[in-house]
Amino acid sequence: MNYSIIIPIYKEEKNIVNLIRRIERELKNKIRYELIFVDDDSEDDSKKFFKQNKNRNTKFYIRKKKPRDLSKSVAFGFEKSRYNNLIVMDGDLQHNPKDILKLVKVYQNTKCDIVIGSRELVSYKKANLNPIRFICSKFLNFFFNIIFKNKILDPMSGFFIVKKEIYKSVKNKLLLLGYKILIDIILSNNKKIIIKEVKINFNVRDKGFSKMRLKILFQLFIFMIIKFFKYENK
Ligand SMILES: Nc1nc2c(ncn2[C@@H]2O[C@H](COP(=O)(O)OP(=O)(O)OP(=O)(O)O)[C@@H](O)[C@H]2O)c(=O)[nH]1
Ligand SMILES: [Mg+2]
Repeated sequence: MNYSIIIPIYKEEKNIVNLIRRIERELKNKIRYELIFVDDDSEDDSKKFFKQNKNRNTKFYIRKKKPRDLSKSVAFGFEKSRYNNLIVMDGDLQHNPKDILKLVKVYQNTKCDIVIGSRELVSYKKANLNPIRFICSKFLNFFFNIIFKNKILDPMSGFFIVKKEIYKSVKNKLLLLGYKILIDIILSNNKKIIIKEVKINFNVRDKGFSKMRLKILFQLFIFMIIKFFKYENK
């Protein structure tokens, strides 16, 4: 199986070199993959780096459309992908490149449609989140599972594999708003799909800065309510 790894980035100039190096180290000679970075026109030195490091396997796209948006950037990357299996991960090294193979193993062995890299949301320390983010994540997970009658440990994860076929079948129904394209895909789908979860390490951000704001969490809440009404009326 071949994989397109989509990495949305915004002002991540301090992390990309390391991320590419570490992914290469983990995946070389193990799976065939391409890297697709989708940058939302960052006002830093990322572009300079892209010019020097572009190659057949590592592509950089600059999305000029405003306003910037994480989900739209991921969908943009999906559209550019060459392979039938899509991996999405963050560009700030909070997702450990070592875990890619963990997800791939489950994806290949169980022939499921989606594998989610799930953070252990047991305590805020274990999850490497600050207490407020931890409580918000727990609340959103709870809310998601109650209203959509699901049992997903970490539907808010930004680290997952999805079959391109699934994306294609729902792409016209996606809201593509804000941070969580994974729940957008899951909720836009009306066939039965198999979802597996794998525990992952979630590191604290070392370089660069977070783009997560309370506004985004609120947007996510509204997003779920919109999806709920669409879902109920399906
Ligand atoms: N293309 C694009 N990428 C984004 C945007 N916002 C965030 N990102 C990227 O998406 C990934 C996750 O964003 P973060 O800001 O790290 O969000 P987070 O991991 O939930 O928050 P922290 O734990 O505080 O880092 C990173 O690779 C960001 O660079 C955006 O508007 N457009
Ligand atoms: Mg982050």
